[in-house]
Amino acid sequence: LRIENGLRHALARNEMRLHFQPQVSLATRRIVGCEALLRWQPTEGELVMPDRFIPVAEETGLIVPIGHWVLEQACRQLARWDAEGGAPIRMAVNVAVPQLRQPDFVDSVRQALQQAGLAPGRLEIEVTESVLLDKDERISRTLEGLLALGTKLSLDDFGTGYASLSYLRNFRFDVLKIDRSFVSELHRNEADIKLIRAIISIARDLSLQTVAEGVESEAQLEILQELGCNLGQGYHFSRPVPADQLGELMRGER
Ligand code: G
Ligand code: G
Ligand code: MN
Ligand code: NA
Repeated sequence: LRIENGLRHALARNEMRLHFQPQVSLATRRIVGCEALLRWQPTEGELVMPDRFIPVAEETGLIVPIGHWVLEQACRQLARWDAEGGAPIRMAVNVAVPQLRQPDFVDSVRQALQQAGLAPGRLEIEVTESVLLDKDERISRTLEGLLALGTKLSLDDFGTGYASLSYLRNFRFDVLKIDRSFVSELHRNEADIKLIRAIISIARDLSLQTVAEGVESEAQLEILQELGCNLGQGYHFSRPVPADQLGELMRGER
């Protein structure tokens, strides 16, 4: 209840922040995208991580205005990096089921992109497997609307949920994110190598780009590259950092 009350005023009190974690091409080792990750710093109190407040935000519906803020801020930041002369990277934003149920969600995404002057293809909407199991037609309508708008669609935490692989055919995803539980033991676990090889093979058949999450070492990175994984995200490259720090990392590449 304390979290719920605080969360109600968090936007008005300017307590929300976005951090950004780079996604790196395993072939070129360059930053080609990033994921926006929400942080809550209450005026009084310590930093709260999303695992603690996102579930509350989803239950109370507060995720709708908060998610809208995230989309606007993420698009604005991407436009800022563009203006600094950086390479046109992609921005991935996590979106929760209650947002996808809003009939005006696609409009709000379109608006955020327009305000920032961004092509829709620069934005990647990340959803989890739970979305695939949800029978609510409003959700499939939203996903189709996003496709029509031209944003990318990404399936997060792949392999951890209960969705059958066949669900992957129902929506045209662009990106498949391999959950970090498959990556963490990769360098010493033959079974994980086989699993990732199979996931990448399916992704190729369906023309999906693959992103490995939780890459923490050069050894993991090299195996993933051999297996044909496209992108990596994880502490080996960078933790989620404030916008200025990611800007700095990108300038270092030029
Ligand atoms: O850094 P990490 O603790 O940031 O994030 C934990 C989880 O919280 C992420 O895996 C993601 O699913 C969720 N999360 C982070 N930011 C957002 C956001 O802006 N919206 C939603 N819906 N979930 C988020
Ligand atoms: O949306 P999602 O659950 O995928 O968000 C990614 C989560 O994983 C965030 O909480 C982020 O802080 C965390 N994360 C990112 N890279 C690493 C990593 O290399 N190792 C670990 N343990 N966690 C990571
Ligand atoms: Mn994610
Ligand atoms: Na994930």
